[in-house]
Amino acid sequence: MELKQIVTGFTGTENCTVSPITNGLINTTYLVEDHDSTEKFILQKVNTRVFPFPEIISQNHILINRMLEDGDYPLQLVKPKETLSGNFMMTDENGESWRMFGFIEDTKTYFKIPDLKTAYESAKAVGRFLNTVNPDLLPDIQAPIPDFINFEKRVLDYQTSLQQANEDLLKNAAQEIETMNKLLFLPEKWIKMEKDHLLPKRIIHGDPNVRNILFDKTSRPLAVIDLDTVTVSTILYDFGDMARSYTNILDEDNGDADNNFNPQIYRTVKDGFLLYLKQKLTYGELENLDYAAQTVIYIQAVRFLTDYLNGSTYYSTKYAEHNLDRTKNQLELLKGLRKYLRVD
Ligand code: GN1
Repeated sequence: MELKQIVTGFTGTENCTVSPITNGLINTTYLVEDHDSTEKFILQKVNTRVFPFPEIISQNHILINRMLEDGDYPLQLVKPKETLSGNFMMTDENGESWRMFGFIEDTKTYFKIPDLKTAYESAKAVGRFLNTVNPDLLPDIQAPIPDFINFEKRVLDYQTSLQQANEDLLKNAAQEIETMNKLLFLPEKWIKMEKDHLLPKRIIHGDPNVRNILFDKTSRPLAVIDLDTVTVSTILYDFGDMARSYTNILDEDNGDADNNFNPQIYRTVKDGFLLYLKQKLTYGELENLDYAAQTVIYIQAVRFLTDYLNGSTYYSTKYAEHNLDRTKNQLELLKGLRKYLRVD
């Protein structure tokens, strides 16, 4: 089915322009300009290798939007658009799943945090989002990706990849494998804390990456987007992933990264994150923020390395060593954070 035919399923017209947007490693995204209504939309093909149950992400999105609408939440919402037959997902003849969202005008995104003010405002926005979607009684949010935040499984997958990878890949990654193995105690502590029920279950965003915030022209956050990974887990994951993506002053793809960790941004992210959440978090959560930042960076490095060793089938890559470069970049970031925290 052609792209325009997919659009017709949502808008009823083929009189539109469809152009690709590259902002993410998983789904395929397009901007649709509807010439009949002059409205704009975002069209997305869901990567069903990663999200095996696309209907779960639609249901979660609707539940979360309802909570945000009913709560004290000043940011804008991205609204899923129904197909002409009243569904939020459309399946084409190849079995691909498509969805459409309303477009928020006059926005920009960043691949990297440009300055401390933006870091603070963004972390505050994510904190406010998390505070609003975590009332005392949690709604029925289902896991969109099985085992997404299961660190035990991440480590096992990594160990399996070590056993199955070909010699060349293992040789290329020898140094990174050595570092990773030395730091294995990081996820082990997390796994133990979860088993001991020390981390309260909360609704989390799951991918609070800087790429998932829309800003207005003056760099004020307008919306927290990409609710695909929303799930129930520990809020430490979101803090860790925010710290991971915000403090990196270089591209995640840069394998020659040297000193890519910015400590001032780290302190700022923590302040912004805690502004709305401090009262809600337990002592155990507050005490483990620094530890969580290290462990989430570690897990991201493990995910990139595992994918590299498996022949790069998960993350989209542009060249053979792309995932290895990403691994190096994350390990350098972790080194910087651990040096700053004086734990290395
Ligand atoms: C992916 O979809 P995107 O590019 O925002 C990944 C995240 C990683 C991130 C690393 C569903 O996020 O978990 O942290 O890449 N999303 C999924 O850049 O795996």
